[in-house]
Amino acid sequence: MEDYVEEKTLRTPRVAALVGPSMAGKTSLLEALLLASGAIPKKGSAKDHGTVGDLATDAKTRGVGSELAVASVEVEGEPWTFIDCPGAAEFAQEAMHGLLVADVVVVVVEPDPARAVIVSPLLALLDERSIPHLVFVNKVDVPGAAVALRDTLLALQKLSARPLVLREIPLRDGQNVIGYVDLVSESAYGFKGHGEAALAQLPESVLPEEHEARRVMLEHLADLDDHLLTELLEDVNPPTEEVQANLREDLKRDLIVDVFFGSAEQDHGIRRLLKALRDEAPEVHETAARIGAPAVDGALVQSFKTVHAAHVGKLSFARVWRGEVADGMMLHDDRVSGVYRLFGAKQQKVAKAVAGEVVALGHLDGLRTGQGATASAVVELPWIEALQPVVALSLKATRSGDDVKLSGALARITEEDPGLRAEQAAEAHELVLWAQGDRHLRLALDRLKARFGLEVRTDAPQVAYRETVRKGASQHGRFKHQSGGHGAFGDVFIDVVPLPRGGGFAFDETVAGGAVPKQYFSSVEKGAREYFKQGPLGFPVVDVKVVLTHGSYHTVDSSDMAFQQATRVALTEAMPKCDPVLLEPVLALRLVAPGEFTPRVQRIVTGRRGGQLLGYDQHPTIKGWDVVQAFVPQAELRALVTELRTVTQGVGSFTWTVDHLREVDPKEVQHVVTTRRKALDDARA
Ligand SMILES: Nc1nc2c(ncn2[C@@H]2O[C@H](COP(=O)(O)OP(=O)(O)OP(=O)(O)O)[C@@H](O)[C@H]2O)c(=O)[nH]1
Ligand SMILES: [Mg+2]
Repeated sequence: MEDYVEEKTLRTPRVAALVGPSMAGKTSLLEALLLASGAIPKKGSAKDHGTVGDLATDAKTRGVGSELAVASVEVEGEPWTFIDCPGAAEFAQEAMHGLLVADVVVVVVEPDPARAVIVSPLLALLDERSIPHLVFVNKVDVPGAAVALRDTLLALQKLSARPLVLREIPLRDGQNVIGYVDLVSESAYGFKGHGEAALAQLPESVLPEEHEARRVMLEHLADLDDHLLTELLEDVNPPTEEVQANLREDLKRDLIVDVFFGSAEQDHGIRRLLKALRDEAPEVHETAARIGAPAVDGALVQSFKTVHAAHVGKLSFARVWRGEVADGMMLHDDRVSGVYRLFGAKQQKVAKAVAGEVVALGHLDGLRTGQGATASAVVELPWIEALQPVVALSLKATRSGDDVKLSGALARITEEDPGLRAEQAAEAHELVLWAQGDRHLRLALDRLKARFGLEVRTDAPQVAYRETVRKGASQHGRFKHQSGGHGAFGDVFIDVVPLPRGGGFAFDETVAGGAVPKQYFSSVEKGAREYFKQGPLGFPVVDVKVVLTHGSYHTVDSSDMAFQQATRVALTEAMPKCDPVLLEPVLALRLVAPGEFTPRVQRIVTGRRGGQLLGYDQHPTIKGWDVVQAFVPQAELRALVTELRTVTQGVGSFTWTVDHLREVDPKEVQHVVTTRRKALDDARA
């Protein structure tokens, strides 16, 4: 990297996403950044959610950030957009969307080594995608922060695939942090009230530590650059421009993770962070190249959030990757109807936006969150799969007649929030809303009420029970009916045969000598399939075979319908004799959480009816985390995620698949069957 003298070109608009655990102080940091850049005259209260970030979302009613907040500002004449991402696990989907469109990600953490491990999934994602990121250790105003800061960095280094490169060291007063020494400029600054840090004398006593820290920083850079390495070997102190160029290049390629610290609340270290962002964050064309955005002639935008606003209609929050987007132009099939610059809850209409900017675009009805668009086409760009929802409620509009409105409203809120999913469960005729946690569900219900005036009744969604038989039986069934002109006649002998689990339904016949004409075999099969939709316990019957062995017919009166009916008669008689049993779906769970919580995670499984541990192992990509594999009956899923979050400091999560059907414990059967009978009776009434 010898050509390190950078060309001074006009900066393109850049985007920094603030991400990290809930309560780390991302929204507070945004507020501090806005204050430092002069975008706001004074700060709103983080505690009362009066900040720009929280006022843009419904965080103020929820206590934690639940949505992305976007603020575009000028920092020393350079256009910047900050995206404040929610930290709670339930809202991780939104947070990921924010970082996917950023040039640089600021990982905000607290000076608490015990909590470092909770950012491991985030670090893994950033490295997997090679997204340039740095760490900002916030809250160093708390007493004892100096020690906690050091230990936090040691803990973080164990989790990061990339080397953490300390960019400043703390000036201490005892255990407290009172300023910093910048390792590039080698200048010391003392924190002063809420104002700008003041240049201070670098204390003699700190010099050895400073030299050592700077040496480590330079060695990290030299590992990635031969020119710098040669200089270090020859004891040449590299010029500041060269160090800067290396820092910039290594950040851009996600080869190092720079570390800064400060206090969002006290406005400490904020200007240093801003300067690093300005000096080192990649430009939009570099990020566009990183994500593989195609080269196009005109505009290329990518939507990362969709909202349906009260008066404006659909708004797509989008990053302009290439070209310019102007109000009124076509993006694929949609005319851009309104271009808005965003500042928290405020939207300012503008005529156009250039490459690098983040704006809200009106009425792009054909554009989904995550998709890109050019003047002529919708373009698929790198995005991230929706997280699998883990809790569900069945919903019913309280007012009759609101059902259609409810489906429409659900379509909207699920479009806005890809962490939600609504589905019409065909079997139970219920509308089911899936979410990432209880708080997330409540938020969705609040939205239905506040925005659509919909009151809903909620219930536990129905479990897809099945039934089968333990033993077989042979049965004769006859259907005979004489009404007026020509009658109906069907007559069958059938065997019911249990099949192994997973065998589904099978039909066979061993009819000899044409006792039942061939054309009625399918009638018997159809009749059996129809009957098995609801067996003697009230649920669909599976893992059973029906064999037609014999029967008789009538040349005039026999019909498809009559043989179906005869089969039903036979099965209605036969099934209770076959020792029917209830089956319940069992889910295979993959629970992930920091390793220290694994015993508690296992207890959540073993503490549930039918819970079965299959094993656990280190997580393949998330350092310090484990994966616990388990079977849990679907009926026991209900509070699982809440319990999991409770025992994992809010960060545990799981994915699931329906794995197999298992016989329900006889103690439970009565309850399930009675509930089902009542539901069926109610439905008939
Ligand atoms: N002591 C101290 N407290 C801080 C600092 N920054 C934020 N806080 C406090 O930490 C709490 C959480 O701050 P937020 O900024 O809302 O945290 P967040 O990261 O946005 O949280 P989520 O949006 O839920 O992910 C608030 O009570 C803040 O007052 C800081 O620098 N020092
Ligand atoms: Mg927040």
